[in-house]
Amino acid sequence: MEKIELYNGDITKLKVDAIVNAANTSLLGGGGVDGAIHRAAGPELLIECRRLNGCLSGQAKMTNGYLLPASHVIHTVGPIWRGGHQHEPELLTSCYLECLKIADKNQFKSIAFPNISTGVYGYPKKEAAQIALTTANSFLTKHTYPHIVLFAIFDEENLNIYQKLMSLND
Ligand code: AR6
Repeated sequence: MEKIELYNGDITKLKVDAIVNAANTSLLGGGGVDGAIHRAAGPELLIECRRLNGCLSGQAKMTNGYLLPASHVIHTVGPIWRGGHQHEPELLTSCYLECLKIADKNQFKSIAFPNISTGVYGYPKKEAAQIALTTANSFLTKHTYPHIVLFAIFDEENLNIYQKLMSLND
């Protein structure tokens, strides 16, 4: 996993080609990482998001980064955890994959992901981390772009989980 790195902190501080937003289907902002990204990017982000007509769960749409150090924001909508039998794993995998496909298509060298769905959407953190790492790792082995995938970790539980999973895969 030499092209995957952990960053412990606020994703809005990262100067990368794209940061990923864990949005909702309206794409009109919310709490958590979504709120932090909209606050840091400034009001122009919402103006662009209004033109996107929302986004389905498991899909992704890109905007500019405006006042963020990151050039772009890729908005994706994670699944709400409903017990695991409502296609949650497939939808979460699709979120990571669709964002990586956008990065590849635009020849982005760097992309940073938050821990999609593991906040208010309630996805179990370990299962979500396994999906994030497996999907990124497999994509990186098959594509030139992105060169590096950062996982921006905001809470200690996720940090411990990612560190453990990554050391197992070394
Ligand atoms: N930088 C990095 N990670 C963060 C930050 C930050 N600044 N702030 C929070 N996190 P959540 P979800 C982590 O709830 O579960 C919104 O209202 C947080 O610790 O933001 O996908 C949307 O509008 C957690 O690990 O997203 C949707 O309605 C992770 O980001 C809904 O929440 C995701 O938590 C989406 O829920």
